[in-house]
Amino acid sequence: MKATVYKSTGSWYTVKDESGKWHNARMKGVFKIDDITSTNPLAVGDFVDIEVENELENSATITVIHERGNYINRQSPRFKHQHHIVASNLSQSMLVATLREPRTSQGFIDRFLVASEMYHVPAVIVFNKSDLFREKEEESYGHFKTMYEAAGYQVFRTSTVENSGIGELSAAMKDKTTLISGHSGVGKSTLLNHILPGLKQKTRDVSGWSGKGQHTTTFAEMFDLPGGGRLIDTPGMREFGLVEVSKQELSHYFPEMRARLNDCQFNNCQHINEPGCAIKEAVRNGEIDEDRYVSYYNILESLGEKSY
Ligand SMILES: Nc1nc2c(ncn2[C@@H]2O[C@H](COP(=O)(O)OP(=O)(O)O)[C@@H](O)[C@H]2O)c(=O)[nH]1
Ligand SMILES: [Mg+2]
Ligand SMILES: [Zn+2]
Repeated sequence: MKATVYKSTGSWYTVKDESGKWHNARMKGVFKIDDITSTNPLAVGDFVDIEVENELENSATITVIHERGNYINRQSPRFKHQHHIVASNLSQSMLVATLREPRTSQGFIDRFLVASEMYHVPAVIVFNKSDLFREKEEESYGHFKTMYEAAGYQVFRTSTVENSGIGELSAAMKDKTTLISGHSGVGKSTLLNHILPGLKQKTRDVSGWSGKGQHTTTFAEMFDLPGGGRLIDTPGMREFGLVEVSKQELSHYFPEMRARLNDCQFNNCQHINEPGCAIKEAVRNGEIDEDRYVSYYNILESLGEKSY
């Protein structure tokens, strides 16, 4: 029987079969998937085959894990070489950002977008707390919207206080599997409560926003959307781990750069000060936003000498 993993709590998994019935399932035997070392062999979103063990207890055994369309993983905070697969088979990743209380930096947004590109997961950006926008925030929102849409990303603005933009956001999630992430305090849980009435997630006061340094090991969990589709919440996850990327490859993960790479004079161009660089030319004539180029440059620098 086919089933989908909705939640992992260590060695037991909550799965839903094709007929809509829930089971507590576990794996037996050794599974090797995708040739990666993982601290959890199964991830939320995985498609599996199960055999019912005990009808009364709703327990089942997972016998087959189907190949993943895509997946997002994260480096284990404790063991650098171990990866933790957070979620799989995603239609899109959604970054919830805010322009104030707290302010999400553009650098953080761009790293998220690069990671999404690497994982082959289309990304959308939501600017929440639009009720707090004053002139300054309206201006930067306008800039971000133009810049990210030009790069090919969908941009939304929402306010859970004014209950605005949530219909548009729900429409963009219909019949898709969406992974939601973003800094603590940006309003993810509050948004989830609006999108999934009855879920009653814990929302926290911004005063309790301490983000950094907290490594609460919380598991991802998937929910069915009332209008069709699924949403994956990843409490405690600040950002995706950037998978290994070489300096050479980085510009492939900026869609507006990717489209122009063939026009650079040198095919190993890193778009810094090489002659005949089509990327620099596009920045000069305004076809690529300078702020995106700055992010590219900063990430490139952070990759250091090491090329994987
Ligand atoms: N002004 C304003 N505050 C919001 C909005 N959405 C959420 N908040 C508040 O932001 C704080 C953090 O929200 P929460 O949902 O816990 O954020 P999370 O950490 O991303 O899950 C809470 O005090 C919410 O009431 C919004 O649209 N506007
Ligand atoms: Mg939350
Ligand atoms: Zn170039």
